Amino acid sequence: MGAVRDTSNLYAQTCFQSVFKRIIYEMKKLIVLCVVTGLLAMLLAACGGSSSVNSSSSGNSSSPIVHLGASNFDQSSITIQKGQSLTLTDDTAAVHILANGSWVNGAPQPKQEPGAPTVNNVQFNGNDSHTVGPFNTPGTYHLYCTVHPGMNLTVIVE
Ligand SMILES: [Cu+2]
Repeated sequence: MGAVRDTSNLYAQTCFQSVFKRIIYEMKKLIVLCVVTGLLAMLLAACGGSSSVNSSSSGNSSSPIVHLGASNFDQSSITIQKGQSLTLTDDTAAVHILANGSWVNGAPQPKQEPGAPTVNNVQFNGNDSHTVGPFNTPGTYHLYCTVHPGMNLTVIVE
């Protein structure tokens, strides 16, 4: 009787130990999973950060850039090649809204020349960039900022 009781006791102990081991094993798996997930998240965040930097820099490198000041373009005109796009970079906190057309004698004159890419109220919220184009047809085109009187840009496409 005593021997039987001992055996069952031992069996219960072993069973308990194996369950305990199992729990620890599962916990280890969970911890590993957490660490891997965390690492993946960090990796993804790092990739996302660098890829967004890459996309903006690679997008800019192929197209000429015109900078926008607080209430004007840094240059009044730019000459680009047929097929190129134009990247516009707002270097200040100022809001700009660009469209086809120009300011003439203090009055906005919306006008999209034939062959001009549509620039339909492209809004800059400050320290951001937008690319317009491509300009596929040689000619002279006009862009203006609807917010700032006199803020004109002439785009000459060769
Ligand atoms: Cu503006």
